[in-house]
Amino acid sequence: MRIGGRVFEGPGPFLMGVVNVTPDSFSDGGRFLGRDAAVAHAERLVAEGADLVDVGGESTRPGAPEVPLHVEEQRVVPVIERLRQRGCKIPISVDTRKAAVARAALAAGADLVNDVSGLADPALRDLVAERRVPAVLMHMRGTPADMASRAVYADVVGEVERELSEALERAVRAGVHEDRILLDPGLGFAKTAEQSLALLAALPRLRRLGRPLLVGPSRKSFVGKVTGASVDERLPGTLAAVAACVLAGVEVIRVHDVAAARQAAQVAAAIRDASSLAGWG
Ligand code: PMM
Repeated sequence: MRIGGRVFEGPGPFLMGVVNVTPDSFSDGGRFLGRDAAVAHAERLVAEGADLVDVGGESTRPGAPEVPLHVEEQRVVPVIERLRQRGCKIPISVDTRKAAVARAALAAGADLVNDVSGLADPALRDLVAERRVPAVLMHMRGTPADMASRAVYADVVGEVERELSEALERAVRAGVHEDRILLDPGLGFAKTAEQSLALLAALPRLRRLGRPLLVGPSRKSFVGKVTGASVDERLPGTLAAVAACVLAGVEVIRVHDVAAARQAAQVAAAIRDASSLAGWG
């Protein structure tokens, strides 16, 4: 798949570094709210080896209220513009559910749309189709404001697989080229910790959807539930999940701590690649 002039082929894994320009994200809210702080943070992630950076201006933590369009746009567009002016060479993704924000971000130099609602908005589907840009379709139910109450499944893996497949079909019907779509099970979005863990365990099954997978385990509540660690202390647990993603063949992993994740991913990938030599068939 080509993203912003770069070719992403093979199993990777590729790392997407998170740049939240928000006052209230669960993991790093308020840390990079100003344009210059966000740009400096993004450049640090690039130096640490990020393959893409994901710039978001709306918190999607459980219970978060929707951010007005103009506020979200004012947060992300100047950061993307500035990164491009300063010669950022890697693809930039915009994390948004809104067509107007995505349009402004693409005009400012973004290459990919990362939508936690799986292109639920027809206007965003049309934009992605028309602009021929790649998109991440993530699984969620409801909105961040009400998703916690919607984490009810008889068979979480089967239902997420079916709903992702429906989102993929919807996007393709709107004219989005299937080859430009990545799918994401949406850890923590309308999922309890146990359901997120079940999805991580079932990643090989989600590969049946036939599209590259992107997974965002970084600092999520399932790490806290298993270990008791607070958000700031979840890096070691996050790295265990990064390794699980790599061994399951996930192509792109969305993380806050790129340098640490890079090392974990490299070792997990080396183990994955050595399995054919290990004599287990
Ligand atoms: N998680 C968050 C935000 N955006 N996008 C995708 N595709 N997948 C995710 O898992 C995901 C996302 C929430 O995490 P943050 O607030 O720390 O960025």
